[in-house]
Amino acid sequence: MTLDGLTLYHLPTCLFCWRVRIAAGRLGLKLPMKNLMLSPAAHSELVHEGGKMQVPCLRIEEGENVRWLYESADIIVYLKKRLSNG
Ligand SMILES: N[C@@H](CCC(=O)N[C@@H](CS)C(=O)NCC(=O)O)C(=O)O
Repeated sequence: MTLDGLTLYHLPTCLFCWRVRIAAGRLGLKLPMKNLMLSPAAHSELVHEGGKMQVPCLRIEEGENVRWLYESADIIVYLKKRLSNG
């Protein structure tokens, strides 16, 4: 399944990113992703809009607001909460 408004900024070599991707897979969730290795534009968005160069980071669009959630453990908690809220 998918959830609206989510994009995972990641690096394929990052174990913390894998942790999130594996958790999402176990939850049956397909997360749209941006690979910073392939996209300088995504890298720039993360640093300038998110505030720092750290992956994984989940970009969350909530209506007109956007927030950037760092930390793999916090991202996984957020995804579980979103799924349990329907
Ligand atoms: N505590 C963070 C650690 C994340 C982390 O260390 N990510 C590394 C990549 S594995 C990172 O973004 N480093 C900054 C850089 O590559 O410039 C988490 O669990 O998400």
